Amino acid sequence: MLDSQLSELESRAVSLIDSAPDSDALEKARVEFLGRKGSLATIGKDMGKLAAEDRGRIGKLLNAVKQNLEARYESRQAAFQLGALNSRLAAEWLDLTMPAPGARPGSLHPLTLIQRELEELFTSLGFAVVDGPEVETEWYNFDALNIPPTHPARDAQDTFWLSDGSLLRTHTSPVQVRAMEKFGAPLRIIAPGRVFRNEEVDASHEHTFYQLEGMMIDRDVSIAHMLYFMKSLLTAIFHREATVRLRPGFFPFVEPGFELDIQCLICGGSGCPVCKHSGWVELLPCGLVHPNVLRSGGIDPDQWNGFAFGLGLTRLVMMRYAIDDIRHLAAGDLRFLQQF
Ligand code: FA5
Repeated sequence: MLDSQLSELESRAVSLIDSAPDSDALEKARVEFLGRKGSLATIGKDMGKLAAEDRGRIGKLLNAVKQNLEARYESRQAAFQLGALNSRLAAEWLDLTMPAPGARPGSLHPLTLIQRELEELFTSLGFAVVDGPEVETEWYNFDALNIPPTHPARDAQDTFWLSDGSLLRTHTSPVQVRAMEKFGAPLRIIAPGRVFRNEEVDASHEHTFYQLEGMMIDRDVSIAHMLYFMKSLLTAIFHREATVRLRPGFFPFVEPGFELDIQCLICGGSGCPVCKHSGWVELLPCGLVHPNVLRSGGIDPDQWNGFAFGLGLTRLVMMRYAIDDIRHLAAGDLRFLQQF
């Protein structure tokens, strides 16, 4: 009786295990027949009720059925695992021999490019490139440049004062005095650098921008010398004659003083936010060095004279690359920077 029950159970289990469509169905069949509360376990528990002469035979039969089902279950389970692994490998296939996507090399900032071009030009003309501190004393930024405390020119450059009485330099002109003290006369220097003004920001004004100071001291330096160097500067940058105008300009540290403006290259002179709709951009103030400034630097104005200029380097970069808003330069937008 139990023999036929067992063999019927075996053939039902074999067909369920062998035809299980997926590992869930296979697991269900395992629980039903081989599980702790499954059919085979139930029969095993009832073995004690059998007559002693049947017990050995049925026990053997039960073991054989169990071994058969377990072997079939394991081989099906292994097949499902292999299938799952194969489909995962197919989906996550990686070709390690493929070249990596190209890494984009960085590029120099347009300010650096123009600064380097100017340094190359001026060193070829016998000028040294010098540096000065961004945190300056009132003496170097104002007094030594013939701008006494009550002078209205101090108001023209809105200053960031520091709590210890020093300041963020408002222009690169203090380097004139530092260079005179250090090197004496004759002297040919340029001093590119960052300057700071407490100003409202717009398309052509930043609170932090770059200037490039130039100074030449020798015997009998004239305005013609100054114009020669400034023209060389503009030709080197624009590779053609840029339209400029020279007009009188007042700076306490030069006498006479001039403003050199460039016709706005963003709008071609017709007027835009960069030139404040005037058609001209202030670029290169300059003049012959005031005798008081020579004295501040320890140079005898009866023996020597010279010229100085304070190029608006950031503005020059804007004109050279037709950048229509100064704020692009410090915004850190890669789409802008990658164009240079
Ligand atoms: C000066 O700073 C003088 N030290 C220049 C000078 C040097 C004159 C030597 C004579 C002899 P000014 O304040 O005009 O001058 O500034 C010089 C240039 O810096 C301007 O022509 C302009 O091109 C640029 N500039 C001034 N303010 C800003 C600003 N907020 N943002 C960007 N560029 C500016």
